[in-house]
Order: sequence, then C-alpha cells, then structure tokens
Amino acid sequence: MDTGSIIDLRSALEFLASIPGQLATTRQPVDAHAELAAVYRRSGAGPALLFENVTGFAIPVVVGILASRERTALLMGSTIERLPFDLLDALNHTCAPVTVATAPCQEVVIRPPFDLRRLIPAPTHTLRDAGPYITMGLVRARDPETGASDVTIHRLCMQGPDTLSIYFVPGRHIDQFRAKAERLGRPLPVSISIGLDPAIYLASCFESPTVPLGFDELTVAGGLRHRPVELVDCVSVAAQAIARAEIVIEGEILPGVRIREDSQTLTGYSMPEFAGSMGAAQPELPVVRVTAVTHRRSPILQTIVGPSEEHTNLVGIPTEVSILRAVESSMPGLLRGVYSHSSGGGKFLAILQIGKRSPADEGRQRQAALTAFAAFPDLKHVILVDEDVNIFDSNDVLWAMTVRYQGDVDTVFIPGVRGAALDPSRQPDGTTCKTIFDCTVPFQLKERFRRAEFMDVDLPSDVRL
Ligand SMILES: [Mn+2]
Repeated sequence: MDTGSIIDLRSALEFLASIPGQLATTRQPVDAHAELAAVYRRSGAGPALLFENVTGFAIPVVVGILASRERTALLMGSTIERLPFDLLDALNHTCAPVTVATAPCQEVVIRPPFDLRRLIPAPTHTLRDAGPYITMGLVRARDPETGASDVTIHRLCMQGPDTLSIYFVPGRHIDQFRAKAERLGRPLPVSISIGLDPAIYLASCFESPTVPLGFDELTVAGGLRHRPVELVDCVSVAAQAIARAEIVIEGEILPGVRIREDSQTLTGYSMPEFAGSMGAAQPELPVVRVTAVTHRRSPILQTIVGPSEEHTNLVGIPTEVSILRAVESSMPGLLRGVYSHSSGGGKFLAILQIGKRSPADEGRQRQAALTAFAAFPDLKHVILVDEDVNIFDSNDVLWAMTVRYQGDVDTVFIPGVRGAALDPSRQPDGTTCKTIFDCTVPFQLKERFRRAEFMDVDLPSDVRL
C-alpha cells in the first residue's frame, strides 16, 4: 500500500496494518472510564492501539495513530527528517476544500433526544478527570463577520446528554469567531469531526502567525495529499463537516452561557495536559449545545491520550514548519533540519541543525535562533548544532553541548520575554527567559572538530541486530 490510498481514518488503519509493528488490536473488554487510557499508557504507546470491545458501547476506539514520528512520516509519505520540509511544501502549494452532496459521515443520522454519554465511548483518562473527553474532535466554524473558515482541535468535555464544554487557549481563532457571534447575541454553529485522515489533523495544528486568522488550515491538508479535503453541509446547523469523518457532532456554541469544567466531579482538575501535569479545571467555559450526531456505518472513535509523543507530533511538526519557513525565507539553505523536541511537548525546545557554508555564515546560526523565536512565540529554548549532529538523537545533541559548547560565551539569554501560558516555570507576570545554546563549531575551527569517520560497509550476513 502507499499513502495515495489514505483518504480517511479507516484507510489509514489499513495502511498501518500492512506495516509490522504500527497497529495492534485488542478484543479484550476495556472500560472507557480510566481503564482504556491506562492500558494504552501501559502498552508503552508503541503501535497505534485499536480497542474493539469497549464495555457498554458498539463503537471501537483507536489511540495513538500519530504517536510516533516514524509512523507520522509513513502516513504522510515522508521520512523523519523530511517531514517539516514536505509540510512546508504543502503550505506553499495549498489546495482548497470542496463540498460534496452526499457523505459517508452521514450514513447514520441521530437527532434529539439522545444521550451523548451513551452514544460515544469518549474516554475519561484518569480517576480525577472532569469527565469523558473528546480529544480528537476537529472543530470547524465560520467567522460570523467575514465568512472565513477555521479548523482546530479543542478539548471537549461531555457535561450532559446534549452538552459539551469547549476549552479555548486564549487567542485561538474559533474563540474569536465565538466572541464575535456572542457580541451579536447569536450562537456560533460548529461541526466536530472525529476520526480523520491524519493529514487533516496535522494540518489543523498550525498556529498563528504561520496561519493567520482567516486562513483555512484544511487547504494545507489538501496540499499534503495533492487532493482537496471533502466537506459536507451539516444536517442540523449552518456549518460544514469533514465528509469522510467517522463521527460528526453538530451543534451551536451558545452566547452568554458558561459552565464550570469540573461541574460533574468538583475535583479541580480537567484532564492530563501536554506539559505533563494534570490540567486545572477551567472555572467558566463556553458550552456547545449538540443538535445532531451523524456517523458512518460501523464508526470508529479516534482519541489521543496525553501527555504523549502524539501531542508532540501534532504540535511540534507544524512548529518545525513555522521555524523552517521563517529561517528559509531570510537565510535560504542555512537550516538543514529542525526538531521540536518532545521534552518541550513540541513547543518549548527546538533543535536547529545548521550548515555553515562559509565564514560569512558565522553568526547566522544565532540569527536563525532569533528568527525561530519570532516564528513561534511559545518557543523557549533553542539548541544550535552542526550538520554532523543527529538532531533526533538526544545523546548526540548532548554530546555537541558537551564538547562544542562553552557556557559563558555560547549562551544567549533574552530575559523578560512573554512566554507560553502553559510553561510551569514562567515568572508570575507571565514572562520567561528565552535562551539560545550555541553548540555549533566556529566556521574557522571546523577541521579541528571533525568527527571520526568510519568506512561505510555492510554487516557480515551472520550478524543479527
Ligand atoms: Mn486558524
């Protein structure tokens, strides 16, 4: 199979099933309440894991489709190293979505009354979570003033039979649409598409300023697949959903209505967050009133268990593209590779592989780091290494930091800069110190720092690794 056959979640699962070690399936019964997430964590989050028998539900649940960089690369028809370069190409060659008249996601239509909590096996991740969460719900809405469309993944907690809370990190585009609608006293129609071609999820995770307000991220998914994403009109609201989604929740974000995120449990917690700790429950969240649920025949619920490599890939790979694009446009050819390291959840730490070509490139590596901070405002630490360092191997990066770096002259502090809201170590006023660790060799000294080079040979046929 090749990636040309991937048009939705189920074709992606078929693709993964054809590659050893990428998809595991269990038929043992598992409870969506705290157990499913725990089993996935216990599995080591290696292969994607399909739970076929979720207690009390007819719908299976799949976790971890994008939980390894290698698998993500395979699904995009790319490689671990090429991923940000190929995504940048998609960003430069976008393809707009099209609307289709009939869609697989509407093979089954469920109208009120219903109870979401009995319909969809959304996992509760830990015993202290605020409730069952839809974590891979791609929310799509239109700007009530300009008509521009946006897609983003937001955490959605089931609060009642037809009620979801929706959490927006401040500044997110659909929250701006919601605020505009609220000022007009109107609800904001939304579709929530679940279980998608992984290219759609990856493209939806681009952030400003790379994709400004009014930029439809689905055009990047179309660029990645060289084929437009198909949309369909919702059956109950003025919104559009992903036509080949497994499940679609239709609804409206109500104006002037708020709910406490942990209103059902009062634990003070929401769910595990990407930086590794339990998230605080938000005191007041907007509310989605669900107007219909549509799905394919035999649908599959896709979910993500965090904090995990899956978060890192979803957030980090688009971050790499933002950095790559900015550095490429000002200093073409200098940046050989970029990795948004998982220790920063794909947001806080970037490793830049720099290829100095002449004495004139000396110092451009630090300019590249400054450019990276501008391209992605949440970025906190940048480690600069040479082209002979494997940026995906933390041992190799620490080797460069140990033998090619002097703390007093190769560290650049940029104190008092506004930092990421979710960085636990930021100052009380929200500022942070951005730091550049320049572990590159001065151009003039490159010969002296040459790594040992061994001959390129094949292994003896009786040596098994
Ligand atoms: Mn956007």
